[in-house]
Amino acid sequence: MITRRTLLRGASGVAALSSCAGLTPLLQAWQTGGARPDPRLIVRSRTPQDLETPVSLLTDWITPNDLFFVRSHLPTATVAPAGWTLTIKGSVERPLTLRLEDLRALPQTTMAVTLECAGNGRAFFEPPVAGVQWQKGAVGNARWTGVRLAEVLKRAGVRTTGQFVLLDGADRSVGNVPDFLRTLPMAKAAHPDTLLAFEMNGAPLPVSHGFPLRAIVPGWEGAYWVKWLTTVDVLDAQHDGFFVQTAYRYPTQPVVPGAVVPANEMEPLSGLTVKSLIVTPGDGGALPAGRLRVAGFAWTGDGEIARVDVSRDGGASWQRTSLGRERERYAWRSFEYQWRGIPAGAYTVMARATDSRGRTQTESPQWNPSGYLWNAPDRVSVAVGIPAAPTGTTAAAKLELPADDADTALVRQKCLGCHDADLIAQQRLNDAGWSREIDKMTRWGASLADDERRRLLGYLVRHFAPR
Ligand SMILES: Nc1nc2c(c(=O)[nH]1)N[C@H]1C(S)=C(S)[C@@H](COP(=O)(O)O)O[C@H]1N2
Ligand SMILES: [Mo]
Repeated sequence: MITRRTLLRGASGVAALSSCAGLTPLLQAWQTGGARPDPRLIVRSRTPQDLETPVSLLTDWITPNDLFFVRSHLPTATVAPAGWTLTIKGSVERPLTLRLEDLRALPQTTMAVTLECAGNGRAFFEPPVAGVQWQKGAVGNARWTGVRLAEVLKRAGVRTTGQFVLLDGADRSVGNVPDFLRTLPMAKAAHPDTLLAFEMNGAPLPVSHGFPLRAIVPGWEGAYWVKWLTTVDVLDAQHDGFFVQTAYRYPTQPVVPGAVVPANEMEPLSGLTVKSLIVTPGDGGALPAGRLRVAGFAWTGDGEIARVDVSRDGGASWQRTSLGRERERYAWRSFEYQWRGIPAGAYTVMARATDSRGRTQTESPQWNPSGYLWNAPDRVSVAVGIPAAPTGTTAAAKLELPADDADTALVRQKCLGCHDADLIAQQRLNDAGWSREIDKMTRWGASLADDERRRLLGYLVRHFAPR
């Protein structure tokens, strides 16, 4: 029988072998835990599993579990509930080991909270940046049920020296790829709204969303919401792992687009920014003459949505929308506006949210090396009373490696032991950008002779340079 461990060993070993054919289907069957993702989701990457929700499906205030975007850095962990426990350790008086039923016996809380990946909208940055090329749908809103992390920490008795809470999930890395470990500063960990959730919209957490337990960190970007939780480790000092020290960092000062920013000029991300999403009309749609109804959602990382304005003339004039009845502190708010009797024509519809802290959406969000926190006013094109015009958005290219290139075999051999080709083919980087990615992958276990590195870089720049 193939256990997860032997399969993982096989997976990491394969990067060094001459062929990985045959591994990929096996890796996929295992990583999805047998459950097929909803075919309506946009596949950004099969392994690790990165699925985006098409905007047209984000019609409801609550995003259904099947349609909720998925972002995972490593192969999905499939956890058997019987053997699973949560360990609370580190700078605590009483280390604890809790089973799911122990957690369920604690006082429970349910909250609707919007979850957004910090990289949502990364695809819109110019010049392009490395990473999963999310457009608009790495966001959703769900009702999460669980217990307060503060309650669990109180039972363990945090020592006065405890500064950070390290969260570790059951997902394990392939090769030398760093493990996904994240820390919360103590104030956020001990905040009464930070939860350990076992239910999503009234059902047990789906495997892709962290079964059996994940963190809910209201207002903060998705990477803090660790899935498949197994360990809560109270630390006296900040952790030194890649996903704490290097990833999820943002320049302390505005930088020139395309710049390489030194590590000491970056700081950790935490709160989300203010943002809106137009769901209706759909981009490139056509409507009968007369009316134009605009509706969607707006959210912010801190405070609440104060107003959402919409424009149908590309931002020259704005109308204030009415906000929806459903209103919870950390959940997105729906907005709606309707024009009547407008002339037939082509319109550029925009939405711009403002929060209670006075923050609003600006035309060019600050470029940053990892493409986080994109929040330009949302914009769609719509034809009213005339045939739909081509939107200029080209159909998504097929995310495959070109078959007619002599170096494709090398790329397969060196790269596809840890991830699928789609992860490469969606990115558009220049020579320096691809070079940095190759360096990272070399640190993470890809072994490349000088000449192989040269060929790999040439190949990536040849096929996947900025358009
Ligand atoms: N264990 C683990 N937790 C994780 C991740 C991961 O790769 N591993 N990805 C994080 C990121 S970057 C995001 S945006 C959210 C996405 O949650 P979802 O897949 O339920 O939408 O999960 C977070 N939790
Ligand atoms: Mo994320």
